[in-house]
Amino acid sequence: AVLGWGYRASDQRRWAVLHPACGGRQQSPIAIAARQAIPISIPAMELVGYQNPLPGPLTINNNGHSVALTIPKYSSEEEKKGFRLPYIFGGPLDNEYEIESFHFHWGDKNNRGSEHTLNDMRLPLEMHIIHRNKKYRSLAEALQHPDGLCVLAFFYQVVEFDAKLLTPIVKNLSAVENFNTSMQLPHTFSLSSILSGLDTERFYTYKGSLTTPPCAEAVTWVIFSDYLPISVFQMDNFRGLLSNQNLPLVDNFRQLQPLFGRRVFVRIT
Ligand code: B30
Ligand code: ZN
Repeated sequence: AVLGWGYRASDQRRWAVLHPACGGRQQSPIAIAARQAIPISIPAMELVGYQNPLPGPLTINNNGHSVALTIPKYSSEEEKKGFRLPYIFGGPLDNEYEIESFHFHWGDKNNRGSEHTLNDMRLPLEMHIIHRNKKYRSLAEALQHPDGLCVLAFFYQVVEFDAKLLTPIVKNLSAVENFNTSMQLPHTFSLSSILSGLDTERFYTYKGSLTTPPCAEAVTWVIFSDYLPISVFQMDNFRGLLSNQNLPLVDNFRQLQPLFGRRVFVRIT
């Protein structure tokens, strides 16, 4: 949008003026409560190609409201050689969804930062891995369909010991301190390496939206209940980034949205 948008409560209340979907009835994030989720027997999520190195060069971008990594598409030459982007299926999904990008939401303090809450808790960091339904050819097209995207959400917990999973990303954050800056990462890595040790068997799922403008109601959310570890030192690297108003880029999470009768499911393990 012309004037952009911000995360202050007074700014968030105005998102729907320029982006009407932000005022809809299937918005994200929401409060997730184990006791209120409906247990269902559904398949595990299958994360295909997550163990392969992501195609390079990976670009890291401070867009003023988050730090995002975009995944380059393989060329037709590379596709002929059999290279494929990571994709997912299973869980609540009826189709295959291919990775697009991933980014983070975090707080100024360790007691906040995540967009979804889990049993009334806010975690200090939440990672979103965005996948596009393969039946749609672009992100823009996918955003126009209720089954357009699947976002995998991962919570982080601050630990005392050295947590190194996010090192390939965190050690480059200082290079994109200012908003509207990007750089190519010197080394690619696999998604499995940043998810190492995570139990993917147990997750919540519900139908929602992008948590930022344009707030398209196109997202099947899959939210893992297991936590990934991050150190205080690594959290401080996120907090050193600058926003589109040249202020510390922190607390980039949206307020909780009403359920309006939607159901939240939890997978039976
Ligand atoms: S989220 O996972 O629900 N937080 C988008 C994707 C996922 C989420 C939020 C937004 C998205 O695709 N937004 C439209 C594209 N963006 C570019 C971008 O990725 O950075 C355009 C924009 O908003 O102006 Cu920010
Ligand atoms: Zn997000």
